[in-house]
Amino acid sequence: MGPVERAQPSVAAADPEIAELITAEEHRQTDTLCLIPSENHVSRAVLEASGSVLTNKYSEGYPGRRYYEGQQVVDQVEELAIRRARELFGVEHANVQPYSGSPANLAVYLAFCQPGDTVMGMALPMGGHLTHGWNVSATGKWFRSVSYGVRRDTGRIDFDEVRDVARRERPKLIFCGGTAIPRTIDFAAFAEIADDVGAVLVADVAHVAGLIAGGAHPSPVGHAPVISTTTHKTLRGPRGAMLMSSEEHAKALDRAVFPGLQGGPHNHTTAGIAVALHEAAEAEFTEYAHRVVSNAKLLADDLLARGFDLVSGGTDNHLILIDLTTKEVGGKPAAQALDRAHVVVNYNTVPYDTRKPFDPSGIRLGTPAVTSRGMGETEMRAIAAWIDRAVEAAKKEDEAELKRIGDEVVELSRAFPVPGVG
Ligand code: DSN
Repeated sequence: MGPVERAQPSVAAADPEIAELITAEEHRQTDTLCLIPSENHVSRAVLEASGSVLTNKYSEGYPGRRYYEGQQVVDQVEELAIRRARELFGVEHANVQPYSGSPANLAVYLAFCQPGDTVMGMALPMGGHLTHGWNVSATGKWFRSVSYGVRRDTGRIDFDEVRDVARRERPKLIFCGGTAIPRTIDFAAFAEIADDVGAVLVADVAHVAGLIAGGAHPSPVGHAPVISTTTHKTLRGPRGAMLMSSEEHAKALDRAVFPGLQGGPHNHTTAGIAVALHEAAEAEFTEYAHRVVSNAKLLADDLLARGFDLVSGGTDNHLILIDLTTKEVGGKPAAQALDRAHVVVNYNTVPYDTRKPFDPSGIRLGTPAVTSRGMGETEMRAIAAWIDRAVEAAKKEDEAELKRIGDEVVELSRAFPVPGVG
């Protein structure tokens, strides 16, 4: 027996109010289908690492170069996470300290730009991210941002537009990737344009990082010298982020993260990221990543057959964006009705949306979380039918039908335990 004894009260004994809320959230997750494409269910191992005593330690700096003593263990944790990230994604450099995706992207600006410089990204309503220069974000206020979108007729990125805007505006950074892109990101096409105008290409792969790790989406490595990602979406780690790059940009990015933007790294999160990266290197994860995509395609096909209008006509990845205009119901009432029916999605703008962002025309859904619960073809068909019925019920304000759907969803959901719960 070592010096450690666990006699301290658990959260249930120490703080029953919070314990009850955690239990309530476990029940909510068990009894609902999470179709939010940026969410997932982490393993018990990731949960344990993220909830460990590593949370107690301050570690400003990087392994071997810290501003606090007592880093004998934390240095090893961070080095392991870095090594696993480098091996999994095949990159020269990885920084595992960004607190989340937005701080990671801010660090990229700090590393490469001065305030007022021109930057370029996909417009938020077209599927981009706030931090790719959108006007309400610091990145759109402190930099001169220009944007590109998707074609109205195809719902896909218009590379002629990307090239024209880049040549005209000469941005320092070009971001590719986003939050509502149902199609494969053509990193090579972006790289050609970035090279042409002397911009640094930043691939924000937050949504598809797990698919890349599992070989179900092309990798940006070799095309984008800077890669930004969160760790909690398809990658199925704790809430956090990483920056990866060629050796050339390593120092600038590291300095931007610390001391440029952040203080002490969240070491418990770093440990959770390390565990997730370890899991993502297993053959089982490769299968998972491919299944996420095949499930999304099955769901998309079934929704199309039911008359839903999918942006870009379908999906290549984990994500489906539905334009509900033809169904004559807004995205928000539809998402809220689906939630009452225990199917959790988020309302979302669609390209060229005529409605407001807080009351848009679309809903966004995806398959990472339900696939983590082991669901497959049968369940995707059932989910498509429930979405169809719930959207119709939302239009008719038919609460009884939503209740009936909810009961059916709960029955199915309980047959697929949430990883890490129970
Ligand atoms: N909030 C994330 C998403 O849902 O896609 C992006 O930051």
